[in-house]
Amino acid sequence: MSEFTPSWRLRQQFADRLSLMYREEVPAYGSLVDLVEKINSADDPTATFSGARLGQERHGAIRLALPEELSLLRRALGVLGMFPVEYYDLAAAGLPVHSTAFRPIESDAIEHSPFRLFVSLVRLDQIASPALQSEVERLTRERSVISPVALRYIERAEHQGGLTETEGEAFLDALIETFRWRGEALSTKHIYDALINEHPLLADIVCFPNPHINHLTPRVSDIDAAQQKMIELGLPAKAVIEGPPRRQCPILLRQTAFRALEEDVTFRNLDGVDAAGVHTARFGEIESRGAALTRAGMDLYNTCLASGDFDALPDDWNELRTRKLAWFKYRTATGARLPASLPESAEALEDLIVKGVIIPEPITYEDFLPVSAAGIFRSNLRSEGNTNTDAKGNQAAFEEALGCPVSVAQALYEQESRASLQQLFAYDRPKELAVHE
Ligand code: OOG
Ligand code: NI
Repeated sequence: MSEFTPSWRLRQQFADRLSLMYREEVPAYGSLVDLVEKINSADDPTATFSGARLGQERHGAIRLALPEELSLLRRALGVLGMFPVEYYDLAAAGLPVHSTAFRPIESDAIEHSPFRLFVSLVRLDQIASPALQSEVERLTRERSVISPVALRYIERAEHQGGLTETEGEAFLDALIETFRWRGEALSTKHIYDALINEHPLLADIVCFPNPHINHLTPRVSDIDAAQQKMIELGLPAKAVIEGPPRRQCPILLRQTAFRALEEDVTFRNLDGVDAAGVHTARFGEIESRGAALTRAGMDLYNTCLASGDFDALPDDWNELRTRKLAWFKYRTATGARLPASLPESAEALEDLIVKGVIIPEPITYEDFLPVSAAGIFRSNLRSEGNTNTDAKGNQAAFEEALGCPVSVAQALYEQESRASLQQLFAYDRPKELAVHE
């Protein structure tokens, strides 16, 4: 047995600590978690995707100011077994950030602890005014997002290949501080207002000393019921649920949030006297996850999203599978036996599925949706700002800051689907049996 704590356990402890901290910081988030737990426990756990992991499932989000911060975060989250998947271009939605999601990649690791972190990097090239640009440069020089103690543990983990239990605890103690809300701005009220006017996201990111968690998101089995309950409880819920409509066969990701709360802030004052003010950025969100779609499925989803008409997307597992619109993994039915010799064809697989010997199961979508993410960002901004909306994404610059390429989500789902088939047939499947090319 390894002397090191498994990274999934560190990730789970990290998620638990964040959740506790955020409950204390944003009491409305605590009400949201309670509400979600009630709905989840009333639901049939076998009827939902990976019901077993519902209770501990959540994601969070932070926003970073500097390219160096992104590579530091990559290293810190790497210790927790979280790796950057996908590039999300939010410029298309007029937001001056681009993003990735750090998450576990292997299906076992996801089952153990599915926590993800949506991480955005501000695009300072989107600030129109040179005076504001230099102000931002000055402000960000004061930042240091990973403490020296946390950095020492990151280096140690990279060097040793892991952390012992005691080291892991100490690392998390130090790391959690990166995400804590500090109501003390680095900027004056004047600069803060100027940045809010340019774009509220800029102010939230560069006026504060560290990337405070801006929301945490538990996973709920019935998001429509949860949305209704939020309204009943008087939480300022977003008007619409992002993502696909409610369906028999849930797909992708549906999300809703309660709007950001007003919080007290002390601004710097040039006379040396602190100025009191408020800031709104932190909110609570809930999500419900369904099946991952293939590239063809995503294309169809995006067409439906653009037209607002989802009828073209079949609401039937068998059709989603046979038309290669969603990703599936395969297992032998309980008590069933595979024939001793298997013809190597997709027809043979289909035949065994029809006979009930092999059971296809939809693979859960583990990623995010840029249009929905933009909707979540927007619902928590008081104004739209006036950054350049013609801007294009810049994945190369993002990956350079990150220090590595992001993984492609489609490749991960394909791998999971293939691996399940390989396990069933216990040898390398020929091409015909790879159900999604
Ligand atoms: C991130 C918004 C995106 C989601 O769930 O799509 C996101 C942010 O507000 O920083 O978390
Ligand atoms: Ni979110």
